[in-house]
Amino acid sequence: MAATFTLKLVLLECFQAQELNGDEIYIKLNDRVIWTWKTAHVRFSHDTSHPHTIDKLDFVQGRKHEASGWVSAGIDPEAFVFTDMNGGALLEVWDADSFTRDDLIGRAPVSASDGGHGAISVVMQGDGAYYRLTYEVTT
Ligand SMILES: [Ca+2]
Repeated sequence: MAATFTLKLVLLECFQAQELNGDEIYIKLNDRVIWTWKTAHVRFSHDTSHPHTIDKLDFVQGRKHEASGWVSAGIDPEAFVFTDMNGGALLEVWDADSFTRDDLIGRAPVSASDGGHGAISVVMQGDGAYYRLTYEVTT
């Protein structure tokens, strides 16, 4: 029997946005969208001087980091804890584009063997974007 595991999203950080006015980020787990800029009404950028722009999303505390500092992100941290996962899981960070194909910024394969290592940070670089996704796996 394959070991089950729990995946907990911790943090998404932007160090370099792909677009000048911020990236329209969405996160997928196993091809399912689990967070999207569309409902959060924010874009990701390293430069948070633009309105509605954040450079960090803290899933554990349910907060986002904007120019004025940390504020509530209006998310339920429990919604980013995925229990009873098995086999291999795939986390993906995408940037939505209106007129061209969406860009895959990066992906992180997750499995039970990642358990017990504490927080795991994966650098995601694609199409000029530079992000870091942090998550934790427990078995
Ligand atoms: Ca975009």
